[in-house]
Amino acid sequence: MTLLAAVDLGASSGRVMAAHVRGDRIDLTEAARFPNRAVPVHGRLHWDVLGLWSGILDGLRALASASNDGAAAVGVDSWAVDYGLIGHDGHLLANPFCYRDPRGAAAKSTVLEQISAADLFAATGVQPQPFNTVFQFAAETTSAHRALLIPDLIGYWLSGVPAWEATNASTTGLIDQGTGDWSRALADKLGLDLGLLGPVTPTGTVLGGLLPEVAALTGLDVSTKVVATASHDTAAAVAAVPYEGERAAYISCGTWSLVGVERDVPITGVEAFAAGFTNERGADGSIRFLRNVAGLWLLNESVSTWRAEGLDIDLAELLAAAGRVERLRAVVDPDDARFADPGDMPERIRVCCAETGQPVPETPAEVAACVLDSLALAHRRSIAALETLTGESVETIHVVGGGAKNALLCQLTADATGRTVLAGPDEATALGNALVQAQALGLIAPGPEARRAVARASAAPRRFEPRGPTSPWETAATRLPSARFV
Ligand code: LRH
Repeated sequence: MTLLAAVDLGASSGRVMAAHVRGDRIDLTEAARFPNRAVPVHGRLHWDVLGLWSGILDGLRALASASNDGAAAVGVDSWAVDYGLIGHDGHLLANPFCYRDPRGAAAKSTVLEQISAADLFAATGVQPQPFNTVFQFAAETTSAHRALLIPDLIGYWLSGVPAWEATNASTTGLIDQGTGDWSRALADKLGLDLGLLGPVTPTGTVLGGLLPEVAALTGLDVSTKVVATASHDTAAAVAAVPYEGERAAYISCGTWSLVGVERDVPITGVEAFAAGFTNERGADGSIRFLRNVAGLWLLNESVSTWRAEGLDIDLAELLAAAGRVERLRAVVDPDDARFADPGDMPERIRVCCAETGQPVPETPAEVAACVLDSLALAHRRSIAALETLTGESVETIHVVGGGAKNALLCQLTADATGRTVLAGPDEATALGNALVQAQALGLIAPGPEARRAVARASAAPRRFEPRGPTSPWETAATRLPSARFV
């Protein structure tokens, strides 16, 4: 048995997972979990990255004290696109911005005066979204030495070695989709300083051992290797999809729902651009062709709003009650820009339903039912678009990540799409993180197949079959004519 530490940072919490590699399977246990949230301050939205760092140190300490031999390696993944700036003295210059900060949208408008969105998509394969690193860079005013994406920043603090891991680098909108390297042509056109970025680091690179300071703080040994795992959380989750056959799509479901397939080559035509798809890199250099659907964010923000109002919300009870609400009573487009910012989601949902002439959800159960029906409908739209754009039919859908624990959402996704849903692993991100580390250490054979065999052995998916015809979903979709593709 070999112990690995998988540090997995999400928009609402971070975890340090102990991954026990036992030959053909990996068992995960949670060493520590700590909250995360974007912090509003003086009109800006930041991440408390030092709070996350202390949570990671505490988690590694807990992991070390529970094991006899320490960990062989540690790898970090997180949400995409955001970064910390490092000064010439090697230290963090400021709190990283959260991708929901408004500066991205403003910079996007300015950038699009210099290059069209369609041309940006054609050059990078990445759907131009306000939060992409390219737009955040365009909004930067400080002069820094380095910019490190969040997992690379943590990897740097762990090992002292700066890296620009490939899966996460691919989300920036700064990579040339043909070469897989930073696009000098794009940076020159936009006047961006590529000097902030170093060479793209291949996924699975061993960066080095733990810094003595970190070893002393955590009780781990300096021989613990720091691995640049698939550091984009979605890439890590997709690396752990336990495909059973061909013609399968995945939905990596958490704060976002990332709906896509894996391919050998990107799709960068105008149809893919218009349908809101993006091309990101997978753990083996594959292409994750996917669409970002605003996922459980709407529900999480609703729950935060209710709790702030003093309501005692138990998530399991809320979902059970949402399951009893009449289906498709009211639906919204989760990708409507009005839902992107933190805030009173139930009120925004009510306004949206009223505007579209639908019954207004009043109780938490009705709001939750509306969100989950709407998400299932958005999953349906994305799967249909995937089939059209790839020319290949989808027979089964693997729902992985935290959303795989939400049985109601999995069932509704099966109902809305008319496809079998295989749910799990819900710890796909941490599992994928650990699988890539295990391959980097030679504990598992290289390549996607060996990894997926271990993923299959590690967690058996739960099956959801459609309960009826999809026609009510087709009809409900017509209530949202402004949804980008119906
Ligand atoms: C999911 C995710 C997604 C990105 C978004 C910013 O956590 O990494 O893949 O598009 O965050």
